[in-house]
Amino acid sequence: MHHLLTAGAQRALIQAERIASGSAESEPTLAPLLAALALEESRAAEIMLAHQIDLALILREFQLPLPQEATDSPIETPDLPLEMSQALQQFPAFREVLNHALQQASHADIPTEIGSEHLLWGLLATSGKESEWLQKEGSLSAEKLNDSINVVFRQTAEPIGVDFALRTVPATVGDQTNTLRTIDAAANRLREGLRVIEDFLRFSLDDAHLMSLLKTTRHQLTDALRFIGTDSLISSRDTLNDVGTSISTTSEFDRSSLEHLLQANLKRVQEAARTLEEFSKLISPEAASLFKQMRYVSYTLEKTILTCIASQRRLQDSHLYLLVSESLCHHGAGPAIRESLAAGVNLIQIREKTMTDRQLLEHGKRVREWTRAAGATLIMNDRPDLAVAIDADGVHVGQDELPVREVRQIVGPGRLIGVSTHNIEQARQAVLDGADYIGVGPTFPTSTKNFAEHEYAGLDFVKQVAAEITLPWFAIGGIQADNLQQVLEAGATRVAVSSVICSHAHPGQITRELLEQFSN
Ligand code: 3NM
Repeated sequence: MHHLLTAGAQRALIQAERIASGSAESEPTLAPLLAALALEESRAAEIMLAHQIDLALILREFQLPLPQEATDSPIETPDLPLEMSQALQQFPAFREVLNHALQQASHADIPTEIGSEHLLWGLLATSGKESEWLQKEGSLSAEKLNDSINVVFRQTAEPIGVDFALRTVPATVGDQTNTLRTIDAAANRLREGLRVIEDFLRFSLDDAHLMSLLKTTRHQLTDALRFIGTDSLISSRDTLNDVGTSISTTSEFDRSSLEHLLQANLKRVQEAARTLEEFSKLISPEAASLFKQMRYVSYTLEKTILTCIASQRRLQDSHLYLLVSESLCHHGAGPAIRESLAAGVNLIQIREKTMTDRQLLEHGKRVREWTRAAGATLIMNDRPDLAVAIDADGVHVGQDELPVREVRQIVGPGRLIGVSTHNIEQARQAVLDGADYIGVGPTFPTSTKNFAEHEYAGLDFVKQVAAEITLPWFAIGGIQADNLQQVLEAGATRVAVSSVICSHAHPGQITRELLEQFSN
């Protein structure tokens, strides 16, 4: 098997040789190598520092001088095969360390680079005063180091059944390092993107439900990276030489609005997830499949967050939503609609269960004219086809009607889709399905719609939704002038009503009374 020393390991050996030749010791020892490993900004030095061992401590313990040239002459590191390293020819003690290091680095049967961390491992595995001291001073031992090095190699040693062509190990060591660097950089991009989105959700949208989705995604990232091996990612990182860090496009500073910023970061997350998915196929299929899931979650997040922002804007002045059924109205649906519009309602739903399609179409067209003239939003209950036919602004569906995805196919991207929900799981699902607003009820007993006794969701459901959902939502069911305050106190800012207005002798008057309660 052909082995190469990493540049860091080569430099350490050359430094070791320099330190050894300046030392007074007649017997060559491993102390110069230990000092050299601490001198270089290498993985070995990092590990030692984590165990409170630094260069000064080593020099003092082993009474080593630090030759001037060790710090100021540059070191050339040609890609020498291991066997040709000069230090090895001259210092048999180092060779022993290297033999141990080789054992460790070739844990799996693949070509491997010998890095500074392997040299440190070799040193720990070679008995002598240096390894004893490391054990005593920093509780460092070869066994301990096993856990933090070569993670990737051990991961890939197990054959895993997969359904795509898998090249478990990149062809060369350089490939392997580059793959890990790519994964590391993409993981950082993904993490940063998620952080920006999370901050937006926390400070701008204040949406606990979407925050929890994001948190799950962040944990998934950690899990996926564990399959790759977190340590090996850090050890392959090379930020200074990473061309990407010095490139900044002008668009990076062109965030004209919060939404652009959000969208840019969502795209960043998706792109990073795709890179992670593709590159980790070379290392871990488990990680690849987690990254794929994350990519899909980020699409859902994007759609959901943007829908939420757009809907909040579209419904920002709609706090009282009137559902009109001809059968409930004293003087017919026409007067109820026109009077309530005149009194200030700006969101109307046509909710007719018994009209023929032809009647509904004609009725719908008339209501469209009245609402358009009043500048109000019109929603058609249950029927996406008729919503399109009368050019309504949206359609409302219940849990047993067509799902949002199918409704969207019919009504197109511009119309609102409302969904009735009766418990918090349904509410969360409707948000993720792409609803533009949701109904939350029934809040109080009602005779307008049939519910079984156990289906009364009550004010507790209103409170649950208030605590975590920022997609526009309307509390609904049995709401009257004398219980509206309770609903508002439970956290609702919008309500939908039917009989309280439709069945009132003076729809305009009761509408004003209800609207007044919102401004208190
Ligand atoms: N949906 P009223 S409650 C149509 O909980 C409807 O989803 C509900 O009428 C739900 O204001 C309801 O007359 C009836 O009680 C609303």
